[in-house]
Amino acid sequence: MKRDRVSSVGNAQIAEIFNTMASILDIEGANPFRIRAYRTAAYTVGNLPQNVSELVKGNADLSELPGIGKDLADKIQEIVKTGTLSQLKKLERKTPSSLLELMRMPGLGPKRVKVLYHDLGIKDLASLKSALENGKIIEVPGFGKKTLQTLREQIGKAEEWEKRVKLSVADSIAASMTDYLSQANGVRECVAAGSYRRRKETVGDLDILATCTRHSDVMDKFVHYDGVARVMSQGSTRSTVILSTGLQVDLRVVPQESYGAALLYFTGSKPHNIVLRKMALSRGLKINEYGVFKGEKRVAGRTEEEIYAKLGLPYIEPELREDQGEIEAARSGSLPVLVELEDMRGDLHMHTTESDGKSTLEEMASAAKARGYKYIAITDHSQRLGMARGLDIKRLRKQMAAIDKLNAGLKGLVVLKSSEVDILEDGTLDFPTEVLVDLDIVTCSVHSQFKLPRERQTDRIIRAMDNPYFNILAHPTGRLINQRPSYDVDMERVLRAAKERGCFVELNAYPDRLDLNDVYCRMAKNLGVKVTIGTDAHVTHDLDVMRYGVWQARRGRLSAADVLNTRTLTQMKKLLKRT
Ligand code: DGT
Ligand code: CA
Ligand code: CA
Ligand code: ZN
Repeated sequence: MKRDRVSSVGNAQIAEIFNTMASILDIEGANPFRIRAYRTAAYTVGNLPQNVSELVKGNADLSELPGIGKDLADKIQEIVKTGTLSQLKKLERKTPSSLLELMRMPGLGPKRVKVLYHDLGIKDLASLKSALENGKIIEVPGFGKKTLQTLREQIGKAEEWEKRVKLSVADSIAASMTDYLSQANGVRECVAAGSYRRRKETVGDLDILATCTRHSDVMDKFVHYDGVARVMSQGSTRSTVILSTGLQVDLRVVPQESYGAALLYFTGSKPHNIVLRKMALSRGLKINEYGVFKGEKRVAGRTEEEIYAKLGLPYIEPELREDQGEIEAARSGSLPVLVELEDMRGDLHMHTTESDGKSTLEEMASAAKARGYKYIAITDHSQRLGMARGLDIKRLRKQMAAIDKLNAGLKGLVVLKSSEVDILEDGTLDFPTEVLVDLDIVTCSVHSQFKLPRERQTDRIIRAMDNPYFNILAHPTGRLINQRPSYDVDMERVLRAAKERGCFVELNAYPDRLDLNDVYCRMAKNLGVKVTIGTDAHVTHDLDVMRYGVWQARRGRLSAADVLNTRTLTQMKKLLKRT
């Protein structure tokens, strides 16, 4: 046991602890020499070629290292043996840990955090925000206009990003919690509603709904879930917990006869519900989370379908419930039949070990076949993307030969030759025509020059589409959810250009991307541009993120007919041909 411990503490971890010590001491206004000593030690350990844990194991004299005296050598021993430092724990008890979070914000270091804390009592994001709003900070020296601007921007982003988790994260938590809760005595229904059920890109909190013979059984189980960090409230019909990941989860237990009404209510969205409520009123009905009522009498509530029916509407899929015209469409019978995972016949975006993937060509092919696909396209990066081991012409040709050989022995799956070709700054493609002509599909994307002005970025992409071999624009806006905004581009102009040239746009299903968003999916559909849903898989199990892409496509109102890779290979090849 002890040996394991020893080998698990890395130099970086030790350096991190020393840096944290230094930062806290700095905020506390400790002796500058002491602070300096910790920073130096952090630097020394962090840049050491040998593993410090190994040195400790070999009884080496650590105080011989530059900048490490007897005291620090003892501390390193302690960290290596216990994984932590007791003195740091003590300091952390005195100094609010929220200060450390503040300190990590761009524009704020220990010096500034110290000033904010001692002079203005600012200790976390919330108090920093209100000080910025009421102008308190302006009176403090060392905070110029530019710093204040940076802080304002950072707070906006941090607030947004910290509060909402990506759909894929919510998805795995929802699955594990509903699974777990379903094991409680007498549970009949158990489902996650809210924005999660509407498949929003990010989820604020999870709203789980259950029906159960005895409420206390499922409530008890809920608060004892492994990942619970804090129980905020526990009642017989409603409880709220915070998970150690920071995500809040609400559980509501409802009577079976109200299940549909509660599901409808807690799925939302709120604006959708409000319209339904008004429609009910105009029919002399009342609708709430317990059912649809005529006077005192419940006339519906067991299922969502019967509630919509009472309002004279067909069932509306959760992904559409945003009050964005879906109720009018339902009324006039023009709701689209949404694409489903089962409609997908292939996946046109994936990488292999040849560029930055973790699975081989053969592994990707057999994993795709196991998922029931009829075709896939291998889209390793092109030569320009050296960082991702992009393929030069020679390596690409070699891969093409390998694909030919693989196809010869494959039954039921066709592997298409493709490449994720970089769109260079001037809109030319990273491979010449004589290479492009030998590919089955040419997928192109922007991986550089994200800061070009809107006009130039748009022109650049359209210029790339002018190349007669261009087929698919991958991850069209380049955004990363909760990390990086889209580059500035006129998507309507891009989509019109795609339509004119017979090109397609991708809905990249990778959970960090989900790019296109729902609005652009709808725009593509309205302009008659077909969308391909691609996983951008870098390892075999990434192929399963297809479901997130399909969910997003559904939010964008796409039917199977609007999606390129729901076609048979023959149909698809016909569509890909540019005239
Ligand atoms: P989130 O958690 O921010 O990602 O978004 P939601 O939609 O899950 O919102 P949440 O958790 O506040 O509430 C869950 C659902 O409960 C919401 O979609 C609709 C319903 N709901 C909440 N408050 C109200 C309300 O005041 N009126 C109505 N009609 N419905 C509400
Ligand atoms: Ca929610
Ligand atoms: Ca909620
Ligand atoms: Zn890719």
